[in-house]
Parts: sequence; C-alpha cells; structure tokens
Amino acid sequence: MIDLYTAKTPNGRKVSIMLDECGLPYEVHSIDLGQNEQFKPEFLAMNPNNKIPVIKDRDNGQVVFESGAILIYLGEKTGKFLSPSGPARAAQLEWLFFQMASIGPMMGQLFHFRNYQGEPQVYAVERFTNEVARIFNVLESRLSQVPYLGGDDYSIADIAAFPWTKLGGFLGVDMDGLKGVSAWLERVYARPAVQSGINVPA
Ligand SMILES: N[C@@H](CCC(=O)N[C@@H](CS)C(=O)NCC(=O)O)C(=O)O
Repeated sequence: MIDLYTAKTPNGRKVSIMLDECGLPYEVHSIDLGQNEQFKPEFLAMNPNNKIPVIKDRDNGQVVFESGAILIYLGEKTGKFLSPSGPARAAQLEWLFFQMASIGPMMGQLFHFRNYQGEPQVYAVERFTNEVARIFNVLESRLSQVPYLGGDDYSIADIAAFPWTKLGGFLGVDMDGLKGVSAWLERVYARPAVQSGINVPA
C-alpha cells in the first residue's frame, strides 16, 4: 500500500497515473495548497521543500518526494515502465529529466506570469512563451520519429510529460503544427490508467 500526498496539479497527477498503471493499491491524501497545508510540520517532515507529490511506501516505510524520483522508485519497485539497464533506460531517463528540468518549470513560469494579477509582466511572458514554444518543438522533433519519448516503449518519461503537455493549447501553444505531439497525446490518453490517474484527487 502506498500513501500518496497530492493535489489537483500536473506534478501530482504523474504519480497517480503511475500508480494506476502499475496496479498498486494506494490511499490518496489530498493536500490543500490554497490553505498552505504543505507547510504543516507533518508534511515538511516528509518533504522539507513543501511541495506535492510525496509518497510513503507502507511496505518498508520509505518516503519519497520529487515526482521524478517517485516515478523511478515505483518503476524499480514494480519492474514496470522503466527498463532495468542499457540504452532503453538511458533514453527513458533522458526524457524524464527533460520533463523535470524543462517542460514543467518553463510551463509553470509561463502560467505564473500570464496569470499575475499586478503590473503586466511583458518581458517574462514573452520569454517563457518563446521557451515553451521551443520545448514543444523539441518534443515534436522526437515524437515525429518514435511513438514514445523513450523510443518504442511507453515509460515513466511519457507518464511525466503527459499531464503538462496536454496543457500546451491552454497556455497558447499552437498545437496544429505539432502533429507528432498531438498523436502522442491521443495515444497516451487512450490508456485507461491515464484516464483514471489524471482525475486524482477526485
Ligand atoms: N519538482 C517538484 C515540483 C513539485 C511542485 O511544484 N509542486 C507544487 C504543485 S504542482 C506545490 O506543491 N506547490 C506548493 C508550494 O510551492 O508551496 C516535483 O516534480 O515534485
């Protein structure tokens, strides 16, 4: 049994999709970020960085924070969606880290500055709009050649990227020119575990 501390955000949904994909039983603990529940001492004891998602594995008491680390932990625990070694694993981790370092942070910044309530942040919006467009073109170059980010097989790289990438149109990315990315989004969303995991917490 896994305890999942999460909220209705792309980073949290990566983990619920993975848990559903792996068929692991889990209990959802919804953290209300608006009420600053991530700053409570009991939460900070699990993640001093005050962010969801966090898991606790009741099998061994292990706590893991950072969504990328959680996906690797669950992949290794189950032997699913992460190759054990070799070139396939290297490619899966490469694209997982691309999500963690580029897709998530840049889209997060764009969302922040587009929705900023004070003085319009023209420079910041332009900077992150351009960077997000560039990142989607990188994804397009990959996904117009292979069915999944890691190559032939669906993996934790796709699970990490999907909840963010599906928000591209919402953040103003012109998805019409991105045929490879659009086909990949449909391919990934066709999976029942993605459709259930993306709706956690309910
Ligand atoms: N790199 C972290 C990012 C997690 C993150 O940004 N979580 C946000 C919600 S998506 C959060 O909990 N924010 C609360 C806060 O910063 O106080 C991960 O991938 O786990």
